[in-house]
Amino acid sequence: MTDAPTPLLVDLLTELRSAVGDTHVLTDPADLAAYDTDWRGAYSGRPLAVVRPGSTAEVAAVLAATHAAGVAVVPQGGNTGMSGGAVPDDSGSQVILSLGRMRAVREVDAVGGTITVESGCVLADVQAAAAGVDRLFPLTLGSQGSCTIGGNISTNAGGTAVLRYGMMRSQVLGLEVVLPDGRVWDGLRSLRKDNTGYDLKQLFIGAEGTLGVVTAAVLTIQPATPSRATAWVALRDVAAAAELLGVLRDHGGDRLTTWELVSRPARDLVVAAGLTDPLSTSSEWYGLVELAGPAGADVATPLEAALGEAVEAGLVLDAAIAGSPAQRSGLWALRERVSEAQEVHGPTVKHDVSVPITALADFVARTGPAIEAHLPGTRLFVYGHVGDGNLHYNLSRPEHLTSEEFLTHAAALSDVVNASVAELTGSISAEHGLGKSKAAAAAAYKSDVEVALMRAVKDAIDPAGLMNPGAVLPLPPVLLG
Ligand code: FAD
Ligand code: 2HG
Ligand code: ZN
Repeated sequence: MTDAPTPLLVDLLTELRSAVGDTHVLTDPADLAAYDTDWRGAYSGRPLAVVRPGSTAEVAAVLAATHAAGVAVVPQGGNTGMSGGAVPDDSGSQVILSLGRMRAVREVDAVGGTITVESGCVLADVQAAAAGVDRLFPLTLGSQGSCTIGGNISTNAGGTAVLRYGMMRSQVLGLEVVLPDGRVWDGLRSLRKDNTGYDLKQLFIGAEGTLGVVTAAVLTIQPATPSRATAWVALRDVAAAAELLGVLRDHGGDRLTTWELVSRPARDLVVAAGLTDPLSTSSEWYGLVELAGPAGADVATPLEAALGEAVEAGLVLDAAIAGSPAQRSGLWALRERVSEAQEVHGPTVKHDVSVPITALADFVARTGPAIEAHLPGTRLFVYGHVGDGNLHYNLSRPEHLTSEEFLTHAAALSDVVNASVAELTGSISAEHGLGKSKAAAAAAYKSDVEVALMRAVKDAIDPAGLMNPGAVLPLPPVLLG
């Protein structure tokens, strides 16, 4: 049973309907279900309404109304986030602002190397629009068929091409943002050089909807790289993965685009799901490597030379190089399908950590035994963007525990992982963001000065605390009671 909205909230709903049209304000529980829970079913809440504006002016009208009513807003893109940032709390008083109708590609400029898009554009559509003018939009995520540019900007997404092109932050030249009170900041510039004061767009990149709503962006696009050389390798160990990065760089230079790690249990998951591992050599660690270049570029020779040297040095035990686009897709699937394949073991306690690349082997060596000592039988599924020092260190339940029993250990297990990360001067969220699930843990590991600076930024831009409360920064104690 749901509580009836107060008169103030009824008035707000009326205002929202007049701002975006009746059909774009959803309050029926059957309609809310598609928005109130994340894709894994790990986080859910109870919104007052889902509002679906169709333009920047409508977003501005929505925020002006929610601000005047003192109602909190949770921006939502594709709802593929990993940290529970896009779902509301269960108070029934927060509004989900979905960008799903704002999907226009406003302009593609092949000469200037930019694409201007609305924030509800799906990442794959932006990639396709760039490809349409023989250019590349390089951000590459397993969720690219449903995540949005606004979500990518707001989480500062990473993925499998960061090694060469950087994170989402590196792709952004300009932003349009609606501020918490409904004012619009038009920073939609395509300048590569602009030293006229604070670089305000950087504040909104990675802010996870806590400072405003991103409505549009100017992004850089790159020369297309149709020549690809891709290999799946069996590694000696994790230290070899880090060393191989140097060898790959020596031979591949800036054509090295992807260097990903997959542990044996993670590889077994996707093989159990029906994929084929072309290697018969057994190893505890595997990797996916790709070099890419313009049409006609020879990327195969440097890849073969690097792998030959790595085999000589004992870093690589065996390797399979894709001989066709179909084989390439097969190798990529061995890496990209791990995340969804892990769901068969029930709820996952996810960690998205980074440490200095030279500390990766140490991180793995110390954390596994610490988890086993804490909760024997916990299954580790470790994989990730090893070239960026970023591992997804995911845990599934021991066979003797139910999912519910396992989840009672989640916080303590995360403490074990996070302590290892802190000892190695790493980060507890390399690319997925903090959402509401990791905000408190991150604050605990940051210095007082760093947390105070973050709070000062939040208070300056969202003094009423209405934008995605509890994400990135934990709620002030006064609001917890
Ligand atoms: P949502 O989940 O809807 O929102 C994420 C956060 O951004 C929330 O806090 C939300 O409030 C805020 N937000 C969304 N839109 C806006 C906006 N317009 N203005 C202001 N705030 C906004 N992530 C990686 O970094 N690397 C990966 O390799 C990767 N692989 C993935 C693979 C799979 C199979 C899946 C399911 C997810 C993966 N992700 C990965 C996580 C996720 O796809 C990214 O975080 C993505 O950037 C989220 O985009 P979204 O549109 O779904 O955002
Ligand atoms: C990936 O790299 C994604 O596959 C998802 O970031 C990681 O599911 C995860 O934990
Ligand atoms: Zn990832």
